[in-house]
Amino acid sequence: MERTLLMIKPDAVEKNAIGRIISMVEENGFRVVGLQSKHFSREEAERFYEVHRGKPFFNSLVDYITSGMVVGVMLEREDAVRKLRELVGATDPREARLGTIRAVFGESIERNAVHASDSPENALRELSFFFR
Ligand code: 3AN
Repeated sequence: MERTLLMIKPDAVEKNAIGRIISMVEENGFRVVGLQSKHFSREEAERFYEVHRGKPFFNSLVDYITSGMVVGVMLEREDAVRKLRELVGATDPREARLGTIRAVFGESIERNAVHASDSPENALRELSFFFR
């Protein structure tokens, strides 16, 4: 069984969508095996998104992700990383397939409701920000 991280971002927390997002993943065959809210420091946010360091949107992304509470959801199912990326949808909510989490809850390419790990290696790295 594979594990991955779903992170519910500040825009989705602000619009009271935590429960509805967790319902969507549970209804799609994932089991919630860990749940942890947190508020990222700047230093943690910069490490979490370090692959994007130097990109034009990096500072804005760090500002946004440190602007409020986020929720880390550890999820388990077979092929969890790939299946969750499918359910989350494209980075830009306008391009996200109908019925995906970002199509339902995303507001913009930055305020796009959730993050999902993009490989099993990154899932382990990203889960460590929320779970010991
Ligand atoms: P995904 O979250 O779909 O894997 P990444 O890893 O390319 O997308 O980007 C990480 C985060 O950086 C996105 N969720 C989004 O918030 C932000 N981001 C990516 N590309 C842009 C962009 N062109 N403009 C603003 N923010 C962006």
